[in-house]
Amino acid sequence: MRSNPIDLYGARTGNCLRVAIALEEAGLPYRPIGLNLQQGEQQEAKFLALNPAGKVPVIVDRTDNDEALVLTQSNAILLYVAEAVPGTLFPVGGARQRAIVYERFCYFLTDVIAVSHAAFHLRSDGQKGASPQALDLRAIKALSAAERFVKTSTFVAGETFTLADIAAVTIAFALERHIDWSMLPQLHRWYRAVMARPAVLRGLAAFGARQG
Ligand SMILES: N[C@@H](CCC(=O)N[C@@H](CS)C(=O)NCC(=O)O)C(=O)O
Repeated sequence: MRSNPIDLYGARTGNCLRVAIALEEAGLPYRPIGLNLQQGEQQEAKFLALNPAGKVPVIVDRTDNDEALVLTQSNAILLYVAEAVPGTLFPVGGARQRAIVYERFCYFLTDVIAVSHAAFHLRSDGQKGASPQALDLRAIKALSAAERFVKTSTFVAGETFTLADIAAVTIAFALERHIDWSMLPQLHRWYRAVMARPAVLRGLAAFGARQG
């Protein structure tokens, strides 16, 4: 039993927005607690007690009978939410359907999001030049290749909305202006439909990324 909302510490970043969208889609009550990363609030002692790495997102889940669960790592949190509310972020069905979701989820995490984050970090470290640009192009190319996932299905891993769509939509939102949508009619159809989901809009608005 959970009578308290989950505390979600976060900021307006893809890692945090994925978690907010997952909580919204799963219908779990939560309380977004925004941290100002530019002002270094993630390094304050109170927050470091929750996550010594000084990074968001972090959730604190106080279920009635157990000790509070403190979880860091956005994707571990997504899997936790998916398991906590069956039938919301995984397809109903067996291991085969679930395997496709894992495959696509990992595709967006490793081949698109991680590459885009690497470009972001190179830029923040002051490395302008070709390397961050090459990584950006690689991330955009990998995201564009997802056209094939939605050619014959409604969502990126089949006929139901899943974790894989959450991973895909946050990075598509971040790269929106750099994608040649005219070449990707099915991905564009998918993007518009996912961006119109009330839970996705509420999740994106949790830390002020978009008005809900
Ligand atoms: N692998 C971690 C990465 C967490 C992370 O890098 N968080 C960033 C925001 S997206 C952060 O807190 N940056 C502040 C800092 O490093 O000081 C996850 O997926 O949760």
